Amino acid sequence: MTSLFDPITVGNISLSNRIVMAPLTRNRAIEGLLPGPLSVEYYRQRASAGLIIAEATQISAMGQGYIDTPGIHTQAQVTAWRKVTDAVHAEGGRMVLQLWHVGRISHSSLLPGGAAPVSSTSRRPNAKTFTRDGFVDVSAPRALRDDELPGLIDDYRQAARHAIDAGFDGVEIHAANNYLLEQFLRDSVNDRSGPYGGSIANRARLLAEIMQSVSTEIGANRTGVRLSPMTTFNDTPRDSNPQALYTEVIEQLTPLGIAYLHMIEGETGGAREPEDATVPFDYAALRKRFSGAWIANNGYTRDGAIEAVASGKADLIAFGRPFISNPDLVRRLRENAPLNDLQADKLYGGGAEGYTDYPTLDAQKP
Ligand code: 8OZ
Repeated sequence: MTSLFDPITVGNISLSNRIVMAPLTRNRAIEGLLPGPLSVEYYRQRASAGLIIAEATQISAMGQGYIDTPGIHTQAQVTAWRKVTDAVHAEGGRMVLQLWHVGRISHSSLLPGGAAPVSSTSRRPNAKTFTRDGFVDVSAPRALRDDELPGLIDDYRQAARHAIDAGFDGVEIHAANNYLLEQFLRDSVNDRSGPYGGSIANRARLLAEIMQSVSTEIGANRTGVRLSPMTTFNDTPRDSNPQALYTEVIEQLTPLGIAYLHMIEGETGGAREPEDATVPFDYAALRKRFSGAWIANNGYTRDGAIEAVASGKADLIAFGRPFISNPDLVRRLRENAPLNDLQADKLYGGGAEGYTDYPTLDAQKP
């Protein structure tokens, strides 16, 4: 039986175990939207994860939606990320970068020249974001024209190249949680006509073209994707037929031979089987159609993770919040040791507190 603690090769990345650190927004980027010395230490402490997926990182200045999130579109950002990947590699870890564009989940005060956020639509969601002035309603977006999409695709390609230049082992395209790419996928948001709107195949097109472009640039065996078919995170309704939509997404991605698919099951950070869902989502049916590694995520316990890998339901399990409060989560899971409590008020922004000061088991021994 396969164990959560067994090694695995994902694409061309060899991992020492199947425990993944999920991407986690922490809003601690320093001047220039760079990961600073504290971030180097934070990721270094967590390098025993089989794979670290670094926090969502904007591909362009227009891709930012919250204060103090890092980017990967300037040379200074590439240089700063290199310090992070060097530290993780020195500890024997592996690390990919999550490439992010928030689309309409943004505020003009965060964007170049006070620009309007861009999306598949010009309709504003009810969502809020965090700016210098605290929690505010997101700004009304501008619908991207079709002739702007090649430039957007190229921003993803360039960001992927920058990630490799910064020493990452690969990239994960963030197509989850109702940010830009999911704003194209879902018919609850995408109200376009033309090649990127209407049919399921058209709505899936932008993601497929980005995955193709990134795969050509850095290799499909270093490229993954994150999806969240059932989440309503960011105040966004589900698609009218999630099963059909995400089946098509997988049909379009499978021929590319990408390294992995990272699936958020249910509501991001909430119920794995949302009670308001009229039809339960069949993740296993999707998995059967996908040839790469399958990472499952969202609220897994130690027992649930061990069982999911042993039964073959998933190849790897990603943990989010447990990795924030337990730098040595892999060891704690292996030894069935107790976990530290999460300081929930220290998640977003601030300094070392609630970031790099969670103790390891060794530090806790009397
Ligand atoms: C929490 C706060 C801000 C951003 C996501 C990148 O949900 C995020 C995020 C989460 O994917």
